[in-house]
Amino acid sequence: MMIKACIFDLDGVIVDSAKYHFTAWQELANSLGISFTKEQNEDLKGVSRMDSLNYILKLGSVELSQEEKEKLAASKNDRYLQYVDKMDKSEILPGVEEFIRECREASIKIALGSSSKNARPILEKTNLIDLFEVIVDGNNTINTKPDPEVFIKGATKLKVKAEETVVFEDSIKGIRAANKAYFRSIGIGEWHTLIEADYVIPGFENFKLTDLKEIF
Ligand code: B16
Ligand code: MG
Repeated sequence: MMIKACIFDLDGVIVDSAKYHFTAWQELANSLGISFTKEQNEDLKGVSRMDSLNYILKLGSVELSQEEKEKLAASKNDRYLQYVDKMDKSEILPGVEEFIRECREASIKIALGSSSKNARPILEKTNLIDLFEVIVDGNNTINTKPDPEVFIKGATKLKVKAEETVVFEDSIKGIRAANKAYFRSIGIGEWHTLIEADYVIPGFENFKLTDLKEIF
């Protein structure tokens, strides 16, 4: 199989921003008297901001008006952006930049497929933005993962077919999104959580293009 493109998720694949999302959501949950654990946070990976808030409110059986929800979502985002503001190249997960550069040298097309509305500032802060030919994020999509919209848009813009494109994802919902639209999927994390992926790697450390070609 000829791999023509790779689409990368952002949070948990390129940078470890998932921990900042968690901290910011946990602070918000606790301020409402709702307990929110790391295990529950797994369910929020790849999920949009408002859907994440609704999930947390449901945990505490808290009902709020749309206006109040908008306010809370904005305050969570302000908190998250305080972390983003301090980001630099040291936040890039081991090996991923080298892998993307190796793909580019081999003329494999590169896109970002993230649910986040903060994807561009993060790529700028970490100095990675120039590596991406196409960026599809929470600002260009209506439906979030597990809907495959974000990846379909990425592949369409890159002018490649799903079956010749590999999606790298750390969330179950993201893997489901990729599989649903017939992309090749590689999970970043642990087999037991990402069992639905075509293949799972712990991260990009020591992962080379030759390894990808062996998988597909
Ligand atoms: P924002 P990804 C997702 O990004 C995160 O995994 C998820 O936890 C977050 O709620 C979502 O982005 C929205 O992020 O509030 O920054 O718009 O993993 O799809 O890159
Ligand atoms: Mg992610």
